[in-house]
Order: sequence, then C-alpha cells, then structure tokens
Amino acid sequence: MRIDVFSIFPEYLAALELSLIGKARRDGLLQLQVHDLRDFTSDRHRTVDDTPYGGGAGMVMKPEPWALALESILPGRPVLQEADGGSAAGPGDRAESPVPEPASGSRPVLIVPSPAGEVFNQALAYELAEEEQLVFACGRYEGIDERVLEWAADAFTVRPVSLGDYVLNGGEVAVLAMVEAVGRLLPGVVGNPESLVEESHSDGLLEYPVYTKPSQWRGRAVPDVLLSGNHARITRHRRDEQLRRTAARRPDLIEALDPATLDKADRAT
Ligand code: 6GU
Repeated sequence: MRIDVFSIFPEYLAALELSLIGKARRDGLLQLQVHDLRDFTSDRHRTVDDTPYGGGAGMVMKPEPWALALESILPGRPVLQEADGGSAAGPGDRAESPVPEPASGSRPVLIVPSPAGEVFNQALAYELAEEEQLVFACGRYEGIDERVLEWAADAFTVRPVSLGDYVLNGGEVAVLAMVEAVGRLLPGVVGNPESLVEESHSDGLLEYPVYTKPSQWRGRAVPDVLLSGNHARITRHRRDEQLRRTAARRPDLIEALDPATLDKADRAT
C-alpha cells in the first residue's frame, strides 16, 4: 500500500516512523510519504489560509495549494518524458505524456479528516486496508475550501472521515490514528495475525478482560475458570465477559449485532 499525507505540520507525523508502522515502512510493506502543503504555495509568506466568504470566525484553507499538492501525486499528471526515437519529435525533444494508471485502474482514496465526516471504525479500517493508495489531506483552521473536495472527486474517491463526536485542532492526530488502524491490518505488519481475530470490534463486541501472573495480586484473584485448563469453559467464560462488558459500556454495539451471530448461551447472558 502507498500512503501520502499532506499537512502544514509534517513533523506531527514523525511518530509514524516508530513501532509497528515504522517497521512496516522499513520492511517495504508500506510506502508512506509525508508532504508539507506549504511547498505548494508560491508567495513569499507561503500562505495557505484566507478569510471566509460570508464572514465568520477563523480562517479557511485556500484551494490552489491543495490542488497543486494533490496533482503532484496523481499517476495521470503530465510529466516531461523523453520522446522515443520512432516519433515525429526530433532527437533531444521532450514531449508531455501522462504516467500510466496502475494496472488495476483503481482510484486513490482521498481521506479528509473532519469532525463533519462519517465516523471511522474497524469496518472502515478493513475497507481502506484493501486499497492500493490512500491520500490524507490534513485541514487546519476552519477547514478546506469546499471546492477542493468537489474538484478532487474527478480523480479520487473522496471520503471526509471523523474520529468521533469531538473537535481536534486539525487532521494530523486523526491521521496518526487512522494510519495505525489501517496499517496494522496489512499482510505481514502484525507478527501474529491471530491477534487480529480476538481483539475488540473484530466480532462486533468489546474484548474480554485479560490477566497474567501472579494469580493472586494485592488480594485480587484471577477468575478460577482461567486456571482450570478446561478450554470449552474458558471460551464460554470469555464470550460471556465480552457480552456483559459490551452491554454495560456500549449498548449501541449490542443493538447493532446481527441476532443470527448469537448462540443460545449468548442470549441467556
Ligand atoms: Cl478527523 N478532524 C478534526 N479536526 N477533528 C476531529 C476529527 C477529525 N475527528 C473528530 N474530531
């Protein structure tokens, strides 16, 4: 997978050099490039914002730096290329010709972090993990001129995406979260793929509680069943804990469950 991130604070994304995602990049499983949006301005002050039409508080990101930035990573963008010997062009002539589309013909997905977007979740992480190319456009201030999103829809699948119902100062922290959630689903990134199966949200429920040694700690015991060696009972216990915890903390997830995925013992819990 290839990921491009555009931001006026590229240093914010330095954390993507660490841990699992950093290793995936060094191992070539993920090609991730962070770009400074100000490199696509042409005035002395490298201006990326201006006052909003219609008035109101704050500033809006200007459209042209965004267009130049997004064009810079499009495969179809015209580039100067050597003309081949068989063409009418003389030796040493240069002709413009587009970089070819990827073989699959799939369009890059442009993700625009915004509290006004669809809410990011594990299902969307799995969906994005199937894409060849993701592009993240980090807005700051009151957001990006809306025409950029309309214009970009010619070349990208545009998806405004939110982390949840609260407001951040810009998209950078949201990109850290989304790239980590998507990146860990790519083949080879998580050492033991089994760990992706048993985690929270993989089956629509929250994860069961976990314990390690010692079995007695500051007057608190690990549940007996986990020391029993009876794997059928352990599986049932963990499933019950998932259901109890999800009902208590996230009743919305219980409502969204497909009843066909529940067994008789689940319904009793
Ligand atoms: Cl994706 N961006 C911003 N600026 N604020 C947010 C968010 C995203 N998700 C929740 N709040």
